Amino acid sequence: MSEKKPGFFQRLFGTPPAPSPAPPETRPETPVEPTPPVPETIPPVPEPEPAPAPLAPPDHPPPPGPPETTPDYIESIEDQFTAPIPASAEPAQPRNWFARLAGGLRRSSDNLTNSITAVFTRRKLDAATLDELEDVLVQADLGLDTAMAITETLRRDRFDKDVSGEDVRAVLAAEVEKVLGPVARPLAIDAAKKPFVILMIGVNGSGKTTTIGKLAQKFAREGRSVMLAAGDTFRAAAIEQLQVWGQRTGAPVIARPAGADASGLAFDAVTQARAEGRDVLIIDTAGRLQNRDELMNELEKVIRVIRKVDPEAPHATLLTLDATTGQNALKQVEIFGQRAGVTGLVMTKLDGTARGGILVAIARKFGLPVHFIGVGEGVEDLEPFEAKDFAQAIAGL
Ligand SMILES: Nc1nc2c(ncn2[C@@H]2O[C@H](COP(=O)(O)OP(=O)(O)OP(=O)(O)O)[C@@H](O)[C@H]2O)c(=O)[nH]1
Ligand SMILES: [Mg+2]
Repeated sequence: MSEKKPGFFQRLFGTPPAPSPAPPETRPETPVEPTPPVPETIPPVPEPEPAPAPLAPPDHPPPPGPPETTPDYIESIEDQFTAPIPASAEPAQPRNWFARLAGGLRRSSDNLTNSITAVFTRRKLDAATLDELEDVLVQADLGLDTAMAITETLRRDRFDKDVSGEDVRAVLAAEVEKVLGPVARPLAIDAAKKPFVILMIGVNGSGKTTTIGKLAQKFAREGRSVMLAAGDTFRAAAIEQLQVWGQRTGAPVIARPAGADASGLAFDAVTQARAEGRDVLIIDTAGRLQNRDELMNELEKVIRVIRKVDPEAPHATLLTLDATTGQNALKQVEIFGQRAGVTGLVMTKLDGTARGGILVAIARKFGLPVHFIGVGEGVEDLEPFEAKDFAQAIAGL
């Protein structure tokens, strides 16, 4: 333990991660999502100390004593005693992206591949088996069209032949890749737009604010100057939550007091970002269920008001979808698309869900670009969406 490095979050931000509460069904009246504590300062990354001869076995904390209880020492070990860091957020040596994706999607792929294996324990492909397989694929949220495409391919090529689970998974991966290939499109930031305005929308708890933080980090690393707008003036602590991300990523945050008009805030933010010549402005919005008409009206108003400053803005309207939601995500894409003109999707929480297949159904039905996927709460747990990686991971290949 003496060589244990500070935790992932501590090294990045000096704060432990916030726990992940279940998404609320409606706008909460009271704060339900703990805001991560604001770091006083961002602590410097401690240099690994030359290890003196160990006094205790390395898997025990060193005994308390004057040399060890200096503030520096306490800081260097405190992550060992705080709440566990989410597994996906602790790549002390960052695993490669595919490993993280495959790890994140393990529940989705286990769900699918175990069911496939149960159907195909090396047997001849007959009509009953194909029906069973179709059920499995539909239950994995892939959608009826994709399920039928896969069973049709198998019927055509392999009927009455020996078929293993492995064979089926290969066909599954190929079909999933075929569907996802056209929608896996990077988010292109047009440098001619200053600022390039990104509006982040979605239902409560779908990951808007976290995704904004992750994107701010990504853009800042690319050398872009980023500004954030705390357009969720509704939920308690939402403004502070974005301000924490602003501190972590060095992006200034335009905010107004809680309860202020969200469209007025958006207007101010676009005006200020333009005056300062910012490259990117990302506007947070309050979570809203797509069937709450008055809240969708409010969102339309935000967009109208933004256009008073820049008729082409928002240049990207990103809908965050919580992968754990399952079929309801289809409705979210449909209604948010109609009301707010969604230009692209970000699917969050693909880690730890068995319902990742829904992305395939969404891609087939709407053909909207999928720009990023989130596989954890950490700032690095957002990656450009890659069809082949996703297909292989979900098929457990
Ligand atoms: N495991 C996991 N958790 C995530 C991911 N993205 C976001 N979260 C967590 O989901 C919870 C909600 O995220 P927020 O970013 O606050 O969601 P939001 O859409 O802004 O929520 P509201 O503002 O309340 O509508 C937080 O605890 C996040 O840490 C992800 O990709 N994986
Ligand atoms: Mg939020």
